[in-house]
Amino acid sequence: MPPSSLRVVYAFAREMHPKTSDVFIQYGTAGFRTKANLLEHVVYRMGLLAVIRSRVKNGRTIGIMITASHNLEPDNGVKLIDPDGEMLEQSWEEIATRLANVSDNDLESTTAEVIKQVNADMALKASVFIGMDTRYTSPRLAAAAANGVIALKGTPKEFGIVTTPMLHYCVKCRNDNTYGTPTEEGYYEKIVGAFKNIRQKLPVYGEYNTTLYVDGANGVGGKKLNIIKKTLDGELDLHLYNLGGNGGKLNLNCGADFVKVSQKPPVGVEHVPFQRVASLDGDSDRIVYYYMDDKDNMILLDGDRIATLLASYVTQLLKSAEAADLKLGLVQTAYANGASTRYITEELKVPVSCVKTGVKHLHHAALSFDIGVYFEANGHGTVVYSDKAKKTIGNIASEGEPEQRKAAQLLLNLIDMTNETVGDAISDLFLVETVLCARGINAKQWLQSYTDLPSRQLKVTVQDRNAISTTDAERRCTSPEGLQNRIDALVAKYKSGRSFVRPSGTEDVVRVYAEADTSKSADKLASEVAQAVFDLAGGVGTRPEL
Ligand code: G16
Repeated sequence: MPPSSLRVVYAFAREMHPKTSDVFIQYGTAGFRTKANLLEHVVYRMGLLAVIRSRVKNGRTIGIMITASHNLEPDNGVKLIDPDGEMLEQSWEEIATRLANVSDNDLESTTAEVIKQVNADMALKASVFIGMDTRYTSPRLAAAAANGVIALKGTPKEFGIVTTPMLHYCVKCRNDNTYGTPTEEGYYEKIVGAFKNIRQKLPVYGEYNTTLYVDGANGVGGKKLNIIKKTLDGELDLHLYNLGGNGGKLNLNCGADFVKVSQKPPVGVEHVPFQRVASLDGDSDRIVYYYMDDKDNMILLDGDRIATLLASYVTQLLKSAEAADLKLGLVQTAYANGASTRYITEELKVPVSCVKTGVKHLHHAALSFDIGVYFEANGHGTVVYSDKAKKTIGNIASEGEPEQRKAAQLLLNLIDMTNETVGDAISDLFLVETVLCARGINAKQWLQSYTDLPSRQLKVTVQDRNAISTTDAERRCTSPEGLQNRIDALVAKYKSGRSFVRPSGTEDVVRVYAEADTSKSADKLASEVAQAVFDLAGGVGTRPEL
């Protein structure tokens, strides 16, 4: 592409997607997120960037997902997906931020600079897959992304409304046809097909029953499960709630984030004592489970529980398959409940690493194991299997002794059922149901592996959340001065106390996490730390109450 044709980059921007706001925007935990009306120019520019990225990757397909995932309806967002279905390489986040913030007048020259900086061959073909969630602002933003792709002579392919993990999966398949077919139908075939396959080998027994209630967060995941439900032949009896009808608003008082953070059941779901419920988030990349007991208390089974359930089952199968040389490890963040980490290291005897929030960090760390299980406590996670693991398991499945073969074949089905590209609520749901069925256990028995320390999460609004800097996988803060000392002093007052603060990368807030031996103590510690943040980091609005 000759440099003169970059003129269209400016023309499209000025005529169709002008930058109308001077608010600085940053590529955060999962891309750009803010009020939808501030995003059109940003998404257009991400269309440009996706084309450049595709060319740097020799024409391999890049993904653009329009979603603000767990955020409420007025927000929206955009994130880029790399050729292997992973999040955009981190070194490009700074480039994305630069491109998003320049004026329209400087867009043409900045685009040229970026092309030069990353050494993109603009003569190559470029392919970009675009997907969106159910927000009413998403179609307009998806069109802006497509225009960005067209402006640099790339080829956009629109997938319409899909879950975020489906788009990650399609990008991966487009670039690696051994992984599956890059369509929504291909996704169902792979994930649901593997589930059906494995259920033929694992008859229902014990306390497990096939009824599962699902809170769809009024987002895209529930709608897709409604399609899947029609193809299930009794393997799972799905009762779907919060599918977006009856005035239900996306993620409002429902969905995985609401359930995890507020520790309350979602509205809109029928509750039967001890009936397990899976709660998805708005774009279906997170899942948590819960049930109500006979005293109407909600019992949460969060991402830590899912991680331990999957890790223990895979470990058990590896043992039966006698695949001793395959090393399994688990990756968590500072939000992981202390009791889960203790259970993993002391009981499961599985190595654990702790990294910064954001699946991109967890995914990366998980790749260092032969089999890496990674989950954030908020229910965002998956399992990744190395080529060595797949090969070893494949060999045992065809050449091992009968018992070894049986275990290895189950492992092969689990691998197929897993969306290895990113955390995926639908894939995770089928994985959890498989393990519960294989073990013949109900949700109450699942809970018995360890007892969570009571915890509390709060949000504090400050003038500039970047005033908070952290270190040690976000477990300690280095600025503002004095804040960590205050937190240390507060934590020391509580038995089993632990607390940390960090700036959110998806909302304009500082997040506070606290845990302690009782709920009262965890609540009090969280409030005290929130006050410290408010006082030392420039809190705005009302000071948090104790
Ligand atoms: C995104 C990220 C997650 C992260 C969450 C909250 O989730 O993908 O890894 O845990 O945001 O991030 P933060 O605390 O920085 O706001 P989602 O489901 O919103 O895409």
